[in-house]
Amino acid sequence: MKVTWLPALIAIATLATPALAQLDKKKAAQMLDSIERADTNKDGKTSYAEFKAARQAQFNRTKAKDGNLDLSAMTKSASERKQLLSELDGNDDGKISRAEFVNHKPKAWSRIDGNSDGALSKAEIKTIRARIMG
Ligand SMILES: [Ca+2]
Ligand SMILES: [Ca+2]
Repeated sequence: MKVTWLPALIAIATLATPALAQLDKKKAAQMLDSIERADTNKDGKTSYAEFKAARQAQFNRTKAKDGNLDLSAMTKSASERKQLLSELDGNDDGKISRAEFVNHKPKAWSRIDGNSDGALSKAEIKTIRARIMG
């Protein structure tokens, strides 16, 4: 199965940087889609708990035989793998474990969360989407 979700994670992480103009819009949009889809109780917003549950499921689908995230299956780009590691590899062992993947909160989360209630509403996602798509 082709995983397009994780590169999108990289894109969203870069939302916090001034390089917004260089952002891969398609990947960022995919990430926002995946956040919206993670609203499993359909209350119109994705809580961090819902997001973590979605990541748990994602990890289960993509992990390598050694129990860590299969980075080579995620992206062919060495620079993207490097970005992923710098974003997610908390203990710097060159691997992304289940705990590191599931418990990591994207840097952009608080940026998207306009009213700081800890959840990302459809409206908040829409605002960010508009900013990205410019
Ligand atoms: Ca929800
Ligand atoms: Ca919010």
